[in-house]
Amino acid sequence: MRTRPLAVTLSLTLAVASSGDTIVQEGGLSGSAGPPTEHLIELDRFDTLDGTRQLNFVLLEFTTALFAESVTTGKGGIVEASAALWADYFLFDGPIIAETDTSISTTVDNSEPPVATLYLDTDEVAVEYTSPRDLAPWIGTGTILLSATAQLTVEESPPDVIEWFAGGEVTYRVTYDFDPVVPCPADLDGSGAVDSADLAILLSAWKTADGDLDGDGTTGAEDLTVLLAAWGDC
Ligand SMILES: [Ca+2]
Ligand SMILES: [Ca+2]
Repeated sequence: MRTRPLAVTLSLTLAVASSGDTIVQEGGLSGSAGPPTEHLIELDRFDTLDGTRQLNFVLLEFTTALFAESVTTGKGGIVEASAALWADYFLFDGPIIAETDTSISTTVDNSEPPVATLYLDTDEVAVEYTSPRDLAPWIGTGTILLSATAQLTVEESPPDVIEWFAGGEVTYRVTYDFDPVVPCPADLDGSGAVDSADLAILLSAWKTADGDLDGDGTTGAEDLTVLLAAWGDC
């Protein structure tokens, strides 16, 4: 009896689609036998720097699959083949946000036909962020660190009658949901309302550009008028 481990490494492809206030980023990782590795999925849809949209939630969906096949080169005996896949998902430098773990096994009578094929295709995970502001930096870009290890193990009796190969695939889909933001330039602290806090900011910025609301490059009485006219909730 002998055990042969096999790891699968994955490489990255990416596609992005946009529709209305929902942006979908899709991609896949696939590869053949090799050492376990880590990959980065970059979230590039946090483009709210213009202040026109508010990110409501982010939905991350992953599907992992493993294909493994062993072929005997001799006859006689029994072949036990099992395959397992582990994948961890990290966002930025944070803790694990999702894990997948699945396995399958089969027994082959090494007489006729001496082939074993395994498919892992049901390992799915979804993570929904309802407070996307926690995904700091939520304005800008971020990455998901994907660590995926696929392991094929073959036990053969008698030994030295096996040839094998394997491949793996992880597909992912990131959905960003936005709402338009009503412009509120007098809300200098971004609190969602124009109030005494914004007034204090404006007064402390007097004769500088920091409290300029009318675009003349400095802060003065005109800007105070604009602020007072916008007093209240945005
Ligand atoms: Ca405010
Ligand atoms: Ca001004």
